[in-house]
Amino acid sequence: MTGINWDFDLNAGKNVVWSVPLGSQTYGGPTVIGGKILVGTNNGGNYVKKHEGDRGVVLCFNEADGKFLWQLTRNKLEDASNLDFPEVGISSIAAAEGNRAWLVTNRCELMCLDLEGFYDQENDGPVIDEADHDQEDADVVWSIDMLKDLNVQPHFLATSSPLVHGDLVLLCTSQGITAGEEAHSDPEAPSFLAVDKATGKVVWKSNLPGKGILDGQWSSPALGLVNGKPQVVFPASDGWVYSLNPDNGELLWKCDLNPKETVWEEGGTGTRNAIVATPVFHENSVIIGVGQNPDHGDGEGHLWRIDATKTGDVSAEVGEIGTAGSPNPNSGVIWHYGGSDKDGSVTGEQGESIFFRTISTVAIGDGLLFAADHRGTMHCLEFATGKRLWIHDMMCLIWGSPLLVDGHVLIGTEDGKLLLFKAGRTEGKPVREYDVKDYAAVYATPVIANDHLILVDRANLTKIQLKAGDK
Ligand SMILES: [Ca+2]
Ligand SMILES: [Ca+2]
Ligand SMILES: [Ca+2]
Repeated sequence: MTGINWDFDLNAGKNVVWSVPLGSQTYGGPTVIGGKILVGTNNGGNYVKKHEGDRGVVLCFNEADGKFLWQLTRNKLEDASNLDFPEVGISSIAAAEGNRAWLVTNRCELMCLDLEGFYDQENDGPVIDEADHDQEDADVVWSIDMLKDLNVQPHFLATSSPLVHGDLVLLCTSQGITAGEEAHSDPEAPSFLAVDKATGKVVWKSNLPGKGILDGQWSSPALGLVNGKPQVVFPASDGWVYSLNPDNGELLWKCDLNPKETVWEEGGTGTRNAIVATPVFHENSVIIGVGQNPDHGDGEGHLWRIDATKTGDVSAEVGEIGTAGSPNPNSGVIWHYGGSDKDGSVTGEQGESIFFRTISTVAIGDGLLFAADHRGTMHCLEFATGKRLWIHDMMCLIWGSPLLVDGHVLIGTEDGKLLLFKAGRTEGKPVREYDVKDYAAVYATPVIANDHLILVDRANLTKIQLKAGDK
């Protein structure tokens, strides 16, 4: 989209087409499809009166006017503090195609929903015995209980956002270490899954990384074409990314995103990290950084650009984890950005940290790459080389990801702002700053759809006009 008019005001309502409440905690972004918008949230919006109390919820609205259409409602799991954290709702971002949507619920179910709900006067199945089947309810087409059927143990919350590839739905299962009860994690339970999108039948599954899981598993896969062939890259809780053939699960390559000398410690004090971010494919390479549960606080992080055309272990180093590694002759690492600035050439100070843990996805365009670390620094790098061009301290935690559009980068902050940067090699400061209504935290990434900005903050869904004369 080009020719954007960035002049909007979320408090005065200037160029706001509509804004509707969500639940009280909303982490997942919106899915815009076929004139509808889906958002995962909690039950704080009180749209369906028969459901009171803490629930996982997906709300479906009409894109044109924000009218509420239907709601998926899921009870909390019994062991909520470990498996289904109180009040966090559903944070999976739905994949959608035609009149179907696929998402992961707070109960670690992979569900296929009918976007028409019960408005088509039809209960689509095989699932036709849903307890909630009024017009205001979601029409479940099929459902897999990954917890019961596949023995998956989510840690705090099942979160993965699925993607669609041909006839398959691909996702991370959220298999993790259960808080305080590590023995309950079954190393044979799958971390990666491919399911027939029409029937819900499991086509292949992978238990990589098995016993290597360090913590929760909260990331999502990405699909890309590498020299014309599809690959799906799964970020895993052991801090490695695994690229698989999406059609059969065959391992193509894997890469350790932590230097070998790093060490994992529970609670976030260690130097080895898991992965929370979603990878990005660009020019036959994959770009992703490491991170941890945001509650673990700060720590040095690493961002990598990996050649996706190689096979086998393409990590920068080989050797035992926890000891100094040696260079890997099969390394696929095009560049690495992060860790400590040993000679001061990146930051100007010897020993300074270059990059911190991130849970954000990078944005790439016009030869530039934008990455936000969780502590709140925006990094602009040269995509080809990984060279730092500029950084800006946003002075606030960042959960979402930068949106690159029309020569600008937009990002939401935890203290309830949207910051707009110019996507240039030399611009290091926001050119505009927007206050979100009630300074509600922005955990999700803003989305452009049909020439409008669709913004999800902690408690609201807002449609913003970006072109003069449009409504
Ligand atoms: Ca239906
Ligand atoms: Ca139907
Ligand atoms: Ca149904």
